[in-house]
Amino acid sequence: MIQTIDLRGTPTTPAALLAAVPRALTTVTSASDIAAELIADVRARGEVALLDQAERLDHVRPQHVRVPAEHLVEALAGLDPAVRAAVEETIRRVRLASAAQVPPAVTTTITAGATIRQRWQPVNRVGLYVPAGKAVYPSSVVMNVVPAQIAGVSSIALASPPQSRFDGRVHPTILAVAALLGVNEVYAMGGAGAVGAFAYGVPGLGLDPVQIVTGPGNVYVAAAKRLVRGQAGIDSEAGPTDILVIADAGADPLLVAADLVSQAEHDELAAAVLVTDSVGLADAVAARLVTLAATTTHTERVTAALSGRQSAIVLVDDLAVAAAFSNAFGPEHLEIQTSDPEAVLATIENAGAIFLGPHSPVSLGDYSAGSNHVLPTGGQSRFSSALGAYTFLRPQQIVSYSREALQAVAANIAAFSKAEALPAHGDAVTARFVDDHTAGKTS
Ligand code: HSO
Ligand code: ZN
Repeated sequence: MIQTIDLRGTPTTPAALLAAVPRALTTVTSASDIAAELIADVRARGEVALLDQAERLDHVRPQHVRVPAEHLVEALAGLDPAVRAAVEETIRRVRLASAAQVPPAVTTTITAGATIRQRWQPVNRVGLYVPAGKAVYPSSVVMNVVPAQIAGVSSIALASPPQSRFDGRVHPTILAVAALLGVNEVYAMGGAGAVGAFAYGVPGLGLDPVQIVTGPGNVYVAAAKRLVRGQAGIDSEAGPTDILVIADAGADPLLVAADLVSQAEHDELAAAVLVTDSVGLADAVAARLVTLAATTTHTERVTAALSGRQSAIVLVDDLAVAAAFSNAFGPEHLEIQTSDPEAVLATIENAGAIFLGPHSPVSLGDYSAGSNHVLPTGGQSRFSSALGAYTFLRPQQIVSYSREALQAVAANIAAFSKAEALPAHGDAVTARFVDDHTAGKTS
């Protein structure tokens, strides 16, 4: 079912490695026109547009776009106690790990009397989009909200499509987790229109514009996030998930296969890749995948993902080439199941999150490790990172010079201002050193 690609003995470049397992194509650009219309509609007609869009796209007209507080309370009361306990423990762990993502303010003394301070300032307000299509992910609510709270974002709003099976309400588990996190500004709105509502605000609803929109969604949501960029910041664009496992002869084929299937379960377009220097492991994993895919709950989805061109077992000469392959691929999730995972880790450059050894599977990270599961997909880990507290923080530099420290660089400023033909720049400094510069000051 899964293809095996034998790269042993072949000279390799990063481009050649990558071409061996191309990711599935997504069509965000073609969704752009529709997304733009939906956003424009929300800007023009506000709440009525959101209600009409819900009726058309979610097949239900919600009674309230702004979820009443008592619905949150009810949903929390109805939450399965085992799920509640799991969510609470994850909140605790993600809080712990996210706290390490808030850099301390640092003051650098350039010369005596001259300092540059750098502090990390949270944005004021964020909007989190929670999809509710093929799957409902309360875990993602935790992964988006906790880092924003740890960063010090004071205002957090959440949007999720109204559900016809719940009478036009937001999915109860999502409401319950929002309530557990203390997020009470929740809207029953979905798709591109919801992203537009966050970015531009909906005055009639009392929905103020947000500074950053986060959260995954379908291609229309992704297109909408691209369109509002500039008006608001966005997190990285979420595409189909992927997992890459680097394993050697000592790895357990059943565990490797189980982890590949666990991410294939998300999406027909998910990529599941094993890179190994062991023919024995490659064969054993291929055999395990056949049995697991046949018996797993989402057998069709898993089989489609594993059979796609984006998934493969790749045979390489050694673990150095395996790491080179992984670096070219830029996995969202990288598992290292080798005899010395730390040694492989030292050669890894690009990955959204890295899972070491046989007891750190990706699904631990998805739910309960304490790390964040909002990770760069589609090779974006080559230039971006997981969502974290830093997503909501901006470094600000604060400049403070004494008179003497300014005087020491006054001539340099004059020289620059002359070179750039901007004499008023130099004059602004010179004015401070003219004896009678306070003449004419009235106070
Ligand atoms: N593996 C997904 C996250 C997730 N898994 C949510 C289960 N629920 C993308 O990293
Ligand atoms: Zn997952």
